[in-house]
Amino acid sequence: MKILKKKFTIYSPKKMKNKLVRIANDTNFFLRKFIKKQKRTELVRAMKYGLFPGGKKIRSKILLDIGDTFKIKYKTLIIIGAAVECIHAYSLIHDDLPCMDNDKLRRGKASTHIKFGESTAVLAGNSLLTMAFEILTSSSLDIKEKIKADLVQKLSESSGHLGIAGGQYLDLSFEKKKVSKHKIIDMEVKKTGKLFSFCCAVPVIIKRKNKKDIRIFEKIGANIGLLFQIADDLIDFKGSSKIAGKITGKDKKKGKATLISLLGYKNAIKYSNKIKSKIINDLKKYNLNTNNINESLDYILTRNK
Ligand code: GRG
Repeated sequence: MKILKKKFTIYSPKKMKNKLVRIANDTNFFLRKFIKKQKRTELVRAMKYGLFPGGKKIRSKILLDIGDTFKIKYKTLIIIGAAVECIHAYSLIHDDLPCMDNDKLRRGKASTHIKFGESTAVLAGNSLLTMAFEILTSSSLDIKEKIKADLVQKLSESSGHLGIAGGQYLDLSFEKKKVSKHKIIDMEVKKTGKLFSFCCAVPVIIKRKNKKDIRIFEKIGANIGLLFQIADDLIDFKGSSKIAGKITGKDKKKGKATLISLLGYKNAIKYSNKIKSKIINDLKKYNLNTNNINESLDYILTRNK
């Protein structure tokens, strides 16, 4: 009898770390060159402080995972990822402000407003937001103008009141309130999921697929974001501030509405495993190779920072 051998790859944290380091180096190289070409201003120091060396670059990794299966050039994906990282850095600078989550530590160093003052941090954040769109519309990005316009439209939508800013508003307004699972998921999908949705939709937009396909990939991204946020909340619940590079144990003190506060630690882990299977199954329906995305999801679920 012929025994069928199932081919599956075992997650290697070391391999994943090396891939993230390469992505970070290439992204930061592009961003440094992009900023260098612009006229210097006083604000640039604070922008660079929030941007470099930067964090894990997991959003860019997801963009590359999906982009690779659609055979899109590495350089194109790195540049679009750089725009995403600008929006992400902006959201973290503003998230740490006294009027938001009031955090003094970020990425293992003093938050931007602690180092440069509040007004400079606000303006550095705003400048990183607009720089993301300068990057997407720049000549460095070798794609058709119409596609650039579609990407700008999608990224604006993901960042504004329907996306990150809207999610942050809900996060703050839910503090110390009893909130339903449905509302917590809606808040987390907006606050964290929308940027992942953008990353998953980019390759589909570039390949000019129809609106239905774009929506399906946005949904896959929303689930990746949800998974990422649950893992982030688990780190806040149990993780070490030293390893995470930010103060942990804050959600409970602030009365944040999270899936852990609602479902409990163990059920939140069970729920995240269910989401992971859904993401993989949804991608398999498209006959896509899921090895790289699987590795990213394992990283998201097992990370401690
Ligand atoms: C960005 C449009 C816009 C608005 C600002 C402040 C704010 C409104 C939104 C905050 C959104 C936010 C901070 C969501 C949390 C997402 C999250 C879990 C961030 C941590 O991401 P990591 O772990 O960070 O990938 P690193 O440091 O690794 O890059």
